[in-house]
Amino acid sequence: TVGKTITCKAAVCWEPNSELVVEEIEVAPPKAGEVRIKVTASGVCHTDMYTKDGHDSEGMFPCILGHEGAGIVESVGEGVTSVAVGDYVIPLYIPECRECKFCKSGKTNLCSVIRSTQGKGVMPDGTSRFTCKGQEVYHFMGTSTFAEYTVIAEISCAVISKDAPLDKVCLLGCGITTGVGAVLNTAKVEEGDVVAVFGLGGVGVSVVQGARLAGASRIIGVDLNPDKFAMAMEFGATECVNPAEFDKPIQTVLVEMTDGGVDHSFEAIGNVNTMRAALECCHKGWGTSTIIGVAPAGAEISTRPFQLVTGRKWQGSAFGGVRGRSELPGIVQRYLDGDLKVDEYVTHSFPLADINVAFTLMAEGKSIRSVISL
Ligand code: NAD
Ligand code: AHE
Ligand code: ZN
Repeated sequence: TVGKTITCKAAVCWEPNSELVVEEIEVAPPKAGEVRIKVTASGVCHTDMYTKDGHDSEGMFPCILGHEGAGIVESVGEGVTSVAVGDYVIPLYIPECRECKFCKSGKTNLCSVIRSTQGKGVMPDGTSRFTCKGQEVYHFMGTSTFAEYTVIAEISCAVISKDAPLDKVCLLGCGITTGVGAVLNTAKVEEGDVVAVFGLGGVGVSVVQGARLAGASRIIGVDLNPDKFAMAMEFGATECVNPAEFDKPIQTVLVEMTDGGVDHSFEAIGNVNTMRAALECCHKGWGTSTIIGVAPAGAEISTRPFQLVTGRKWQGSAFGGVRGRSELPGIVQRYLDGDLKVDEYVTHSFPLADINVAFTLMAEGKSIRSVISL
């Protein structure tokens, strides 16, 4: 059965540094190995804003942003067996093919099989399923959830419980899973560890939540915006510091506060200066810093190599090291069982028509997560 093209609404980003425009678009049916989804909700992550603002070296325009969504399968392409019409799914910007070198290694969640076309804004066959006003529109991160209907690869679908409220669990498609997973999977924080978290947005407070789940003894939040401290404390931070209130570097402050440095630090900002501070606040001999933030195109990190020679470790984490198809359903269940906070992140909700307000609130530091309903 050959599906029909669907005409629907989507927020199109026509060029970098412009507001999104809600347009009527055409969404072609899914080809072999693809799935078309009725997106019902999508969070707005800092990475969407970063790409909109022209900082992503892989940014392609015009495109449909959005990578923190949830929806219901509308139709499937030829050969699709692991998802069916009506399934509840969370689109994955890191797919899980279970067959590539990366998947088979058991060492990483960074599935590689469709990564190159995904980075070019197209489906694995090299073409887009979206058009608007007769023009081809690019996909984003293999998800494009700021559209009422999107087409994604079958291997990019995490099938989740139909008990899950999609307007909440969409946030497990990026921010929450990323922060919690960075702590539990990548850094493997242990009970009693002292943790510092740079940046207390949606990802940073998720690091805080992960550190609390891991049993950290101290969780020190770091942010220039003190309005973020109350939420961080609710998620489990034991103290918060504002670098602007000190006349010495924040790494020095943290080393003094913690008898020589933290066991684990996390950077959830995307700024190479705070990445350096996060490394340098780690304890000599064993402290480990995990980079989560995404830095602008061309940016580079630096520190004195002596920092590493003397036993600090520097590493990074994408989507919290989570293998989406295998692990996300269980994370959704953990939320449904009351073991993981999700509802608390939703500070604002908007219809698609008001999506630019969500970006403004994020830029002004006034939201943790806005959820767009479609
Ligand atoms: P956000 O905008 O909600 O939060 C960022 C926080 O950083 C804000 O509270 C802001 O006040 C604070 N901040 C900014 N500059 C600062 C500075 N110099 N010092 C201290 N605090 C500062 O963003 P988010 O959605 O939480 O995302 C955070 C970062 O994580 C972004 O770079 C995003 O692109 C990245 N990210 C990475 C992954 C991944 O898989 N690696 C996943 C999601 C997001
Ligand atoms: N396209 C950027 C890199 C962007 C990036 O690092 N993305 C993260 C997810 S951010 C989600 O909010 C990621 O998963 N990276 C692994 C990957 O394969 O993209 C650039 O620098 O070109
Ligand atoms: Zn994200």
